[in-house]
Amino acid sequence: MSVERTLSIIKPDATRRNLTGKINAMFEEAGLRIVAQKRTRLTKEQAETFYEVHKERAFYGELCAFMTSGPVVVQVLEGEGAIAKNREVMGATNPANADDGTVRKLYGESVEANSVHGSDAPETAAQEIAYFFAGTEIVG
Ligand code: RTP
Ligand code: MG
Repeated sequence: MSVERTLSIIKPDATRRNLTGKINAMFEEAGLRIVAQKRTRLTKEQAETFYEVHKERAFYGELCAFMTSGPVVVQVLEGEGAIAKNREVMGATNPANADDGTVRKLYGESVEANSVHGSDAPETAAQEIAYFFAGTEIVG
């Protein structure tokens, strides 16, 4: 397993409940290092572009509206096998199906308001990181 980077987003349902620190602690305890991080509010255009792969899905419009409904914390996580490790810490997309001890089990409100995003593969991780961060903003 090699050192990877993945793009993580703490979603508006979690920032609204002031959970950024608790979620970051879960990442760090799992051995992931936060090597870039910013709090921002996504524009409609940013959300639509970021989730373009889902544009034919019924939930696309609502998802983009949700992701622009409040602040998000966009971050780059680094570590051994970071992409899979982050998805383990996140848990299943639907909090009802997520394992005990995962972010989504602990904090997810619904399949949409599920507290966190994480890249799903090396190619998407690279694209998603480049979408939000300049190379100079990532300090490993
Ligand atoms: P993510 O991309 O956010 O890390 O989550 P994921 O891979 O587990 O889920 P994905 O299938 O990529 O879906 C992206 C996000 O869309 C919302 N969603 N809503 N209403 C629905 O049925 C539904 N399904 C997915 C969730 O916010 C999900 O994280
Ligand atoms: Mg996904």
